[in-house]
Amino acid sequence: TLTDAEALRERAWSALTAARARTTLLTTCVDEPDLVAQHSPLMSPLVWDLAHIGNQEEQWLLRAAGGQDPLRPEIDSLYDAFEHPRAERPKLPLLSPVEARRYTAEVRARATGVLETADLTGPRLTRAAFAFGMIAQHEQQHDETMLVTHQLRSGPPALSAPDPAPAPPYRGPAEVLVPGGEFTMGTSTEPWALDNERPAHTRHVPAFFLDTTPVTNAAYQAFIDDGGYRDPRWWTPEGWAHIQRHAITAPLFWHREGRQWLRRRFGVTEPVPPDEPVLHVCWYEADAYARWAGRRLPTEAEWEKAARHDPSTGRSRRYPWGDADPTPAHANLGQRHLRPAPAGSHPAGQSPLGIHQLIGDVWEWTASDFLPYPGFRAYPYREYSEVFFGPEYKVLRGGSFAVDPVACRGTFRNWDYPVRRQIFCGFRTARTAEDS
Ligand code: AVJ
Ligand code: FE
Repeated sequence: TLTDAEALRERAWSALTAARARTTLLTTCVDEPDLVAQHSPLMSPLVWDLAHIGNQEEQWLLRAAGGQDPLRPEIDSLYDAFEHPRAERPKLPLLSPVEARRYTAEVRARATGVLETADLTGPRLTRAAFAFGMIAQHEQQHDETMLVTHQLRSGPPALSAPDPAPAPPYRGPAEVLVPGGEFTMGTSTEPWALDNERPAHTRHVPAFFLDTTPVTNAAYQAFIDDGGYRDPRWWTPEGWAHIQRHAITAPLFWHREGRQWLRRRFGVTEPVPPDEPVLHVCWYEADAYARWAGRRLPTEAEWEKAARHDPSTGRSRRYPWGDADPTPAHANLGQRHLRPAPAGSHPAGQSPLGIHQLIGDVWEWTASDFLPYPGFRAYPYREYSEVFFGPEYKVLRGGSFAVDPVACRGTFRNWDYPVRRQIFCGFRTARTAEDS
């Protein structure tokens, strides 16, 4: 109907505009040499992300949705993430910062035209609605990636944001029982859910206990102080080999001065805040901590059941607090702050069982490999999810302070290698209930 088309135009326009404001901030707060430099072999130069954002928008909104001829077909391969691994990207003949800005702005002007004039009726509405949502999410995902690059960059601070409100020490229970039984995992109705979140399907999840907050720096420091990094009992063989080979003894960006742990955060060094969720640990470290604590990482299905299942109705909801879009009271999202909020923050965002901070703050490692749901269909391209399915990648859930709400929901799935820790990742732990 006309109103559906109008609603889509509004929603898509505001999601695209919000993403571009974020992209602009992240690519204007440093000077040109910093945009073209590679701050870590793990990351692209910021100017690559900028033009890649424009190039994906050109492919999906101008060419696919708008039926337009290519604007700059000759640059497609430069910005194809599969053709060039990140480490090689600085050597490519990339668009300069000025050219990249001009290109992305030109694409956006035309995409706005497509949104205003496209025939958004029938099946076209559904397809176009998805394309605009996918591209807004894509830009916000790269905005998170660019924030990771900023965190890896050395030199004086370029970004700042107010800290989250201080929270009183969390005094609730450390864990809660999630009763066993079936729940609906994934979605077939959320319009901007990506292919890997689909379709909705039933899962039986036996009873388990889950931490009510993410694991804090203080708790993680107890693992370090107890010699956790020197005791192979806590580690998988791969994890143990990895920390030996790379001499890993603490989370990334931490260092010790005397008895004090310090961490570098966006160019500023500060004492490690005890009540904050731990950040920048790889899957192997999260898994080892959990074993040391006599626990384990939750599976992806356990995480999603804790985040979405409403025990009073049996229904799966969009978020732990219900179906309403996130507000700042619910969750720390969207780079409003450049750090996670203390454990126990955002009581308005807790789940019906009293589990805090499932959405926002830190991406949470799960025990699960990244696999398709039963009935999965790649859409709109195999390279979004399908080519990554398999045991090499572990799933992360819940989103971090750096993720925009448009790319974060109870069904959203992120994935990465178990060695990665430059991303904004932490975890919480679980244990199986004896009588499950
Ligand atoms: C879902 C975060 C793993 O950054 O590789 C960006 C998102 N896909 N461009 C990634 C993505 C294509 C993806 N992750
Ligand atoms: Fe991309």
